[in-house]
Amino acid sequence: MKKKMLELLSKNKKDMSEKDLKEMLIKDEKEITDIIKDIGLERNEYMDVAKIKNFLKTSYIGNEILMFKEVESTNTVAELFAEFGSDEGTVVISEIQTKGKGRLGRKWESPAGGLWLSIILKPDTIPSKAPLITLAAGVAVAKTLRNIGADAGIKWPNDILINDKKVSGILTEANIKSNIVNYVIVGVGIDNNFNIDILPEELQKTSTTLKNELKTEITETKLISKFLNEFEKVYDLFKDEKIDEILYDWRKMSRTIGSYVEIKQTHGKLLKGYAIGINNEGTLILEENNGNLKKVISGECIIKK
Ligand code: BT5
Repeated sequence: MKKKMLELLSKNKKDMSEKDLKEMLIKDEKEITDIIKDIGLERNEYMDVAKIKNFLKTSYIGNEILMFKEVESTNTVAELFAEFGSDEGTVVISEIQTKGKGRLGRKWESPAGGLWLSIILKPDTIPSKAPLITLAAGVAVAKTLRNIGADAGIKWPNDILINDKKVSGILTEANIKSNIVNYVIVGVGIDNNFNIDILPEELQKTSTTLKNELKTEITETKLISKFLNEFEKVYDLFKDEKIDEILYDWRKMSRTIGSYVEIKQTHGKLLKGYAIGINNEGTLILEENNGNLKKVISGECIIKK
């Protein structure tokens, strides 16, 4: 898709090399509109962007909000804009995603009524610290949901739960070259205003929506602005290297720490034990049945008790 976009752009700007094009910054609304048209997307302000901006207390997150009716994945669209120099804090939102992405190639169901958004970030950080942005985003989602009255908790590494059911997931994708983080896309999905029975049957028991939990409909404009306000605060902590403050909130809202868990690792190994904490890199510390302490960097966590 990126190649196609470069080709489309070079048709209009024949005298520019690919390198020039890559370095070209998206400067104005017209340029963004042209690019959106070129890649065959249809912008659609299905929510009132002005209203969202009215409620924003941020200084850079959400300065630019690109809204679509339908995209494959807001992370993919955000990546395209990041490649073309969109500023840090640009937010991509879509009413529906046709190929919503979870981690490790898993699918994320994204019907209308959910909140599907991605934020472009350009942190001045080293690759090993990028996973902390996922934890920061989790803190921002959980705080937002608690502020609107939901008893939200965080399951390591990136699930937000209400009553032990998943209501939100986070997918962080970093673009790293030669050990430099060029940009990071934080994708957040929140199951908001839809009935759970429209999800595939196997997800209906393990997932929930805000509508279902709060017995009321939360307007999307309110949810987005509250989330973006929280997100900027916690991301600023990350940028100021105040990781302890992020981890303090994460640990306070964690549903994993103190539980007996099973961790399914990507290579198929199953680890079992008590989750006794996370360290300052976001790594889970597991006390195995034989008393050994094990650091777990990634995996699928199942809370047993
Ligand atoms: C995640 O992956 O939880 C990350 C989800 C990130 C979604 C956002 S939406 C905006 C942005 N654009 C994207 O394309 N993605 C991001 P993971 O931990 O791998 O969980 C995926 C699993 O959650 C699936 O295998 C299902 O079991 C379950 N699942 C799928 N859709 C769900 C939904 N809408 N609500 C709750 N659970 C779901």
